[in-house]
Amino acid sequence: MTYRLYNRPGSGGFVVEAAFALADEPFDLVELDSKAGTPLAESFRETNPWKQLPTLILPDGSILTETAAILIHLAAVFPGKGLAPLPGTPAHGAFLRWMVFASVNLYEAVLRTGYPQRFTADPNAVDATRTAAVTRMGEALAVLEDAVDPGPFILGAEMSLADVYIAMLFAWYRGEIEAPRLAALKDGVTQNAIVAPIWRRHFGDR
Ligand SMILES: N[C@@H](CCC(=O)N[C@@H](CS)C(=O)NCC(=O)O)C(=O)O
Repeated sequence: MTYRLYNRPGSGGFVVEAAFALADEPFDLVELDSKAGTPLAESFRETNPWKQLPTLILPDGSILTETAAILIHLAAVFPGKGLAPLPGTPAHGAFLRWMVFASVNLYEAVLRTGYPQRFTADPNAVDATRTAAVTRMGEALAVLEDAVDPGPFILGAEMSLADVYIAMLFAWYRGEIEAPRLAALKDGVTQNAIVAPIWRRHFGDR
């Protein structure tokens, strides 16, 4: 059995598809019939009890969820493909740092903007919850903007999966931010010959 990725167009599974493409490794794609910004069908809970995408089934049948965990795992499974620095090196420490930072601060804020009603018990506070999430995401992006030094990528000259992940989350940001380094990082990702067609399929010219 090969890898099976559950995803839907325009969702975070884009970066997992990009990881397989960069590694030049095959996988089966299961595209769920579901619109971005809407909860997945209740039946999907059997596959992922947290009912989110991306969800990856490994060749041995085990289930892997959480985008950062999936990407870190694939980088370890496919070494030498330029997905991430070598484990144990300081660069790998930085890779882990920004992967986790992006997950807990950016991706989480995206969820609070998309599903604000989950994050407040006060029906009158839904808009304020969304607004606060956009603000918080902007603050996290500002930290990343400073961290892209010297660039053009988060770890320096070489693109890693952390950049593909950050570029996607940056593209999803709905607020205003002056972030020329992140813009250049995103350009580097979207202009990568392998990533570009996958990006276009999911996000068009965003
Ligand atoms: N913590 C998860 C978040 C994944 C996530 O929010 N996925 C969205 C699609 S981009 C989703 O499944 N949304 C449906 C829902 O939350 O009900 C991760 O890092 O993978």
